[in-house]
Amino acid sequence: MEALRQQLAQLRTEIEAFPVNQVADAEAFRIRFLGTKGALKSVMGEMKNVPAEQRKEAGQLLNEFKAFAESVYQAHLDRTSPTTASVGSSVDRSLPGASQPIGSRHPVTRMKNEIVSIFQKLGFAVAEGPEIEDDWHNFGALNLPAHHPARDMQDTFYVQQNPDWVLRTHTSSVQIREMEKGKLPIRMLMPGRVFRNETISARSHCFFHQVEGLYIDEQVSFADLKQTLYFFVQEMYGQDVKVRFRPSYFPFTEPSAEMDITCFICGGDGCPVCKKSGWVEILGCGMVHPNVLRNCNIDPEKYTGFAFGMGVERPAMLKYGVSDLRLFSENDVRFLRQFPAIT
Ligand code: 2NL
Repeated sequence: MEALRQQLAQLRTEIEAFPVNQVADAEAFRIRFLGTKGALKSVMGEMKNVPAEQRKEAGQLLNEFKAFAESVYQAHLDRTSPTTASVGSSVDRSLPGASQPIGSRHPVTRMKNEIVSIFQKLGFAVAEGPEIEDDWHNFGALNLPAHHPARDMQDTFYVQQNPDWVLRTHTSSVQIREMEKGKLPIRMLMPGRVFRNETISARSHCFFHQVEGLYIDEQVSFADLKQTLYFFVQEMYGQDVKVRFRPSYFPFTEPSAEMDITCFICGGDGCPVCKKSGWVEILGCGMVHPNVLRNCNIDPEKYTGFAFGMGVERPAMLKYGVSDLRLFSENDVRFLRQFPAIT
């Protein structure tokens, strides 16, 4: 019994002195003291030399010692395992961090933002609305009568679940919603995605982007329209650009016009972009039709307004040298990466 006590005391000293600095040392500790051929097993082998009347006491002693050795082993394991190890021992802080790739702004968004920011200088606010519209907001309120060709299935995507729903064919529907709110004056810009049932090619797509504008107040005139749009193109294409207005027709404006600017590619000398004419068409516009105002409970005797609409993709193609409209929606990273990263 005394021999057993001495053996255990010696083993305790050994256990306490055993160096454990990493998880492999903890395993060596387990093998040395707790393993099937370990020190504790051989001490237990001594039991047979203990007189029978002392066996119970010896057994208790050995059990207590085993619990002690196991708790030391567990503490070593906790301290050295990679999952619970202190940060200093498992993380190399001198390594460079994982890089976060920086994305780039989509060219359509860049062009849209550029257009919007020019009109914001003139006090235009931005409004957005739903891409699925009802017939009234997309057509009816805009003075497009029931059998107008623009409503044709061939031009418009109808939503199967509800014959009254369409994918909006212009963002004018957002302007109708703004006018219906009844808060005047209105000076707003409606950028957004619109849909037309067209065959997809390099030059046309079934969805694209538009920016429309609307200004309604007392005594808004066609002169205001011209000067506003003239300011826009000078900011966008430079102070030397010239403009011309050609009479046109839209059901929602009267009178209506299309605006051309001197070709910003050749400066008016003639090139493929302006088809040798020296002029490029950039937007449609006009004075808001009295019927449209009436449809939105605005008194056309008191209020007048102008509106305009322009595409975003075409100026983006010309500015960034993109030859195929489809590139804008394919989201091929080799295309998108050519535009500068967001800083
Ligand atoms: C174009 C022509 C245009 C409008 C859009 C508009 C909206 C309301 C009332 C009256 Cl709510 N007009 N929008 C007016 C004239 C032309 O767009 O070529 N867009 C790409």
